[in-house]
Amino acid sequence: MTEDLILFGGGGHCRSCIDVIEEEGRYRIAGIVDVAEKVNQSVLGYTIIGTDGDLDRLIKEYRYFLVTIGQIESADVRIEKFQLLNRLGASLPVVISPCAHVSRHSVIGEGTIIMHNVVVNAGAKIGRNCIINTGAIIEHDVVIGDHCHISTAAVVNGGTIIGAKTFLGSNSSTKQYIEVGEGSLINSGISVRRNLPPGSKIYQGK
Ligand code: JB2
Repeated sequence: MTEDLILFGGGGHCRSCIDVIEEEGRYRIAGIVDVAEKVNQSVLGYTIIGTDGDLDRLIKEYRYFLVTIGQIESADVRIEKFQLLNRLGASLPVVISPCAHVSRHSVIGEGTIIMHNVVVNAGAKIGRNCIINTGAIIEHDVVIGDHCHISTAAVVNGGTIIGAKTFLGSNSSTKQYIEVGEGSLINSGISVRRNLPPGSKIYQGK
């Protein structure tokens, strides 16, 4: 059965999410919620039907919602929207691209999207409201906290623990069995080879 789904945020990340949702085929995108100036605009053929202020009405009509605003510098906006939807009793589905391999021995939290060409290996645990972006590899027994963005082609090697609200940039990698503290920001292309305390910010050359 196809269920109606409302998307929260109609920008660049939303466009990637739409492709995954369409290919998965479990949800019919019933509309997008964005800012007032964009109401009635179309994103890949789906209409922006309202703003966050319309949520009280939309929640009576629809059950499934997904946060489709991206996250780079900070997870705050995604967390705020996720918590708002949770408070109102919305269901936040797990969305998985049919072009991803997700081990049957892994666990994925609500509101998390697994994009095209991702591998999630056995024993991995991924939290809620995460973006596991195109081509990322989440190896065996990795633990990823809530509200993380593992960006395109990032590699999280076996047994690594990634704290909540962390951003791992494109093509970055982590050595096996290390810990990256909560709220860290790892820039693209960085190879992380040691434990990092919470709030670490690692840019190129550091
Ligand atoms: O409070 C809000 C709000 N604030 C901004 N509520 C809702 N419902 N929507 C909001 N928005 C909308 O989110 C903006 O009007 C805009 O349509 C969208 C953000 O789009 P943008 O393209 O600026 O960023 P993004 O987060 O979708 O994508 C970025 O991050 C991704 C991870 C881009 O850098 C992408 O390239 C990247 N892949």
